[in-house]
Amino acid sequence: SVVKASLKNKPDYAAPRLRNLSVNNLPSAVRRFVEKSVDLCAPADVHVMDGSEAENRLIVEKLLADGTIVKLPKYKNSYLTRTDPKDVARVESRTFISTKNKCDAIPTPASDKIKGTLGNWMSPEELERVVQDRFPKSMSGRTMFVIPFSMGPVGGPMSKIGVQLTDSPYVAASMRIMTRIGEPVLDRLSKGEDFVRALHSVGRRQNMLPSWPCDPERTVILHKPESNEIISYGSGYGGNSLLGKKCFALRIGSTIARREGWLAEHMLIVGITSPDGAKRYICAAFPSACGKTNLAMMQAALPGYKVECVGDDIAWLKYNPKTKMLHAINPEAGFFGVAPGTNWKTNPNAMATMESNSMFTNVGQTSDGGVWWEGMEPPAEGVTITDWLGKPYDGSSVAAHPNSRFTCPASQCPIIDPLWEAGEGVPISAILFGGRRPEGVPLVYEAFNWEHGVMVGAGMRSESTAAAEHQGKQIMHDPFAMRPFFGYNFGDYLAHWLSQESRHGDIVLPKIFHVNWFRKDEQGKFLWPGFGENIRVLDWILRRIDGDCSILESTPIGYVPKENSINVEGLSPTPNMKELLSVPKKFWQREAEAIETYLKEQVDKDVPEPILEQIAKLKERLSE
Ligand code: GTP
Ligand code: SPV
Ligand code: MN
Repeated sequence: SVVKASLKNKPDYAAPRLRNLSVNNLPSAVRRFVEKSVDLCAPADVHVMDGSEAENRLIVEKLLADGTIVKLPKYKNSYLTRTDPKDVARVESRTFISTKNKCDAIPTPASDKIKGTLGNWMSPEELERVVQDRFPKSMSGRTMFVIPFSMGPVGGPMSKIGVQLTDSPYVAASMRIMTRIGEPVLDRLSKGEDFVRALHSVGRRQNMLPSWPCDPERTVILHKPESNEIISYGSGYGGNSLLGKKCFALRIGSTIARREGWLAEHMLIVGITSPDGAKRYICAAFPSACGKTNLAMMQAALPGYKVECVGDDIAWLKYNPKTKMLHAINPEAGFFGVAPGTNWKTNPNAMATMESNSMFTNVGQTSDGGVWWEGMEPPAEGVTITDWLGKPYDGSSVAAHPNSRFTCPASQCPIIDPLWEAGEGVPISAILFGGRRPEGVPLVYEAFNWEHGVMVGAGMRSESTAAAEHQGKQIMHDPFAMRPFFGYNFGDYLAHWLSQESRHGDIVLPKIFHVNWFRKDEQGKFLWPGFGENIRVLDWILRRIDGDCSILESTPIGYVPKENSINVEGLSPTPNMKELLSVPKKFWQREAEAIETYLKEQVDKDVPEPILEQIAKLKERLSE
């Protein structure tokens, strides 16, 4: 084609000053993917990323020249970006799974009157139309970056490779923080290793901000699990554009995991050493903006406890025949964390992680060259703030967008776990589910067994947050914190979870718990102090893992801590533990009804029988 011919004569973006990585030298499968996409998107230039420092400096220079980022002189090698105000979060309504058969991608609701809420499906033909409507010449005038990336340590037994093509230098720079990119991955690709194809363009529209091109009205995030492809158009923001994250590691990842017998989950991974020296790893699935990053990096408030971070958002879990346990890796290499609420008291480890080499998105900027957001320590005397829209901040509105984020390398976390890059992952002793529940849901309870625990995950609900486009603070169903991230039919997903018990006869499954840091009193104040004090709940959980039966009480919903078995020593004011641990019967009867109705309406015949049995048993216990 004309484009290809012109590319042949044109040096790659900055390539002569770097290494000799050209499209022509790419492994043939990668090259075919690039050439096909070049024909479609018609970029002015192609740059194959090697992941080097020198290359990163060039990308940063370009971003500065475009006005996409500004330097933050208060920190080393750190920058602030302000997005188009219409491009500030994931867009769930425009996220699709495309399969031949609809029922492979999403469950069929019980009647046509019920709108499905467990993902959106698109036919392969419609997908082709959508692509042809948006991608032709979408990159014209821009450089296409070719990003070879690995989810998980390069070459690790649980790791997977992807190649993302993008016309956004912001995305290229962010992918370098969030994943492992460049030459080591190219080496794997040249050995013929299979890869996920991920195409991304920020697109074009009338009156675009030159600093943040995007096409919010036509944004689509498409997944083809049958061919391991991701196609994303119109947004440069987070989960919409950093395709290794939600698109690959969760949506495509969950379909690969199902085929191969493992689990891809929206979970943090954390190691906890108790005062007696025993170390345990746990995973926790909370919906977006419900506390994963904070728990993963917690500064334990109880003396003698040490918490170390493996990952803050995504876990890939696989049975390990040596330990007979589920082992987890964090497929990411960086954190894309919620800024508001983060400060030196709530999450000092996150604050320390982002002191250098970080990208901040949609936060406030201080006149002394730093950042500021709601909940952060007040800036010094005389320092003024510019808000995320670039206007002077006077306190009448917010300085930072509620979904504003920091992007920083995980390796900079002061409490990063020594095994965080272990290829075979870390053994998992417990899985926590949780969410924002202002009412009725106790601080912690334990599932009776695996099947019951899977039902607890299926029944998860939480207040909606700014991480997606939902309005207001409605309590939404969010099974396994995965509602926006399932790559296949949720009914099949439940069956896959249940099968972990029988799949490996000798498996030692993690215990399952549900936690809620967000219960409120009548004045609307949180009953539990949260953050570093959550170690008090983890302490109870660890004692349960050790098999201490003297600290629990059986309730219809599961085992709840016996009175006084959670250590609240030194907490002032003393939290109302009676209220925090109460299991109000009326509330739970309604809750059980709501979960059953949701699953029957939304998943209908695809709900596995054991889950319905567990709900029936719960209702029975509640009626006694
Ligand atoms: P995603 O990155 O969107 O998946 O979010 P996340 O689950 O990692 O949530 P994160 O830890 O970033 O917390 C989101 C918000 O909840 C922040 O504003 C935190 O300050 C707040 N938060 C986290 N943990 C607690 C807690 O224990 N108690 C209270 N009250 N707030 C918390
Ligand atoms: C989430 O929303 O769960 C996130 C942020 O972790 S994003 O990467 O935008 O999905
Ligand atoms: Mn998340």
